[in-house]
Amino acid sequence: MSGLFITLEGPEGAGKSTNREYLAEHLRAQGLDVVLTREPGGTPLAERIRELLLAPSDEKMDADTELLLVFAARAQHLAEVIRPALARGAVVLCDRFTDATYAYQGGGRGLSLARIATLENFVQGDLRPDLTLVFDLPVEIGLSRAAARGRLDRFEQEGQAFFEAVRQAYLARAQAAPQQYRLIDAALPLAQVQQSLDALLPQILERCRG
Ligand code: T5A
Repeated sequence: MSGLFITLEGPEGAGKSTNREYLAEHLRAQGLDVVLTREPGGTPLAERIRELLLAPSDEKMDADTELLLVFAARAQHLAEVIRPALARGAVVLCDRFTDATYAYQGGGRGLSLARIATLENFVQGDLRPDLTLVFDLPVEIGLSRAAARGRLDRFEQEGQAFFEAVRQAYLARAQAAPQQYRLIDAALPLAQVQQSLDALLPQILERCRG
């Protein structure tokens, strides 16, 4: 048995967590085994690495340190949660995965995409998401939604140019592989975003059963 690996991606405040719950509810209603998880994090050890990554600090984190921490957390998450869930045939809905590394460490920090690909192959082998939903919206809307929640994490303290680069990196990846990615206009009111997800549900269910 092999499950289905779906990732939700996009810039800050795009609605990934909100819509992950929405999708899970609909897939569970069809009797599917659904695992909800997130990156960085998803296991106790990986959540501790997440804290290191997100906590603002006086010591500037080197971009390579950041990249290696992200993949260290991912290795743990794959071993403990994602691979076992897929092996038993579950649908894994993961809030961010390696596309976020290409977008934030590649686009945002300007690290070499080839270096990221090397780590991707090392940590994941040939495992890639079956489907990636990219929630796209103008940077200022996402940041204002994130800011409305209160204290900003280390990434959210970056400037507009960083997040523009993140957004463009996501769009470039979605355009390069349309069979894997679905672009969702996340600037629309929530009810309309969820209508776009409703339209995707039949294809998702078909893949689950295929
Ligand atoms: N990171 C992560 C890397 O740098 N490299 C990596 O490889 C990985 C995996 C993780 C950080 O780590 C970085 C990227 C990130 O900066 P995070 O908490 O997972 O941080 O990511 P955030 O984007 O910060 O998560 P958010 O919770 O801010 O965004 P979500 O999940 O996209 O948004 P959500 O659902 O929480 O919604 C935010 C607010 O907007 C409202 C919601 O009610 C909520 O209040 N909202 C809407 N409002 C109006 N209209 C809509 N359509 C709305 N949808 C949601």
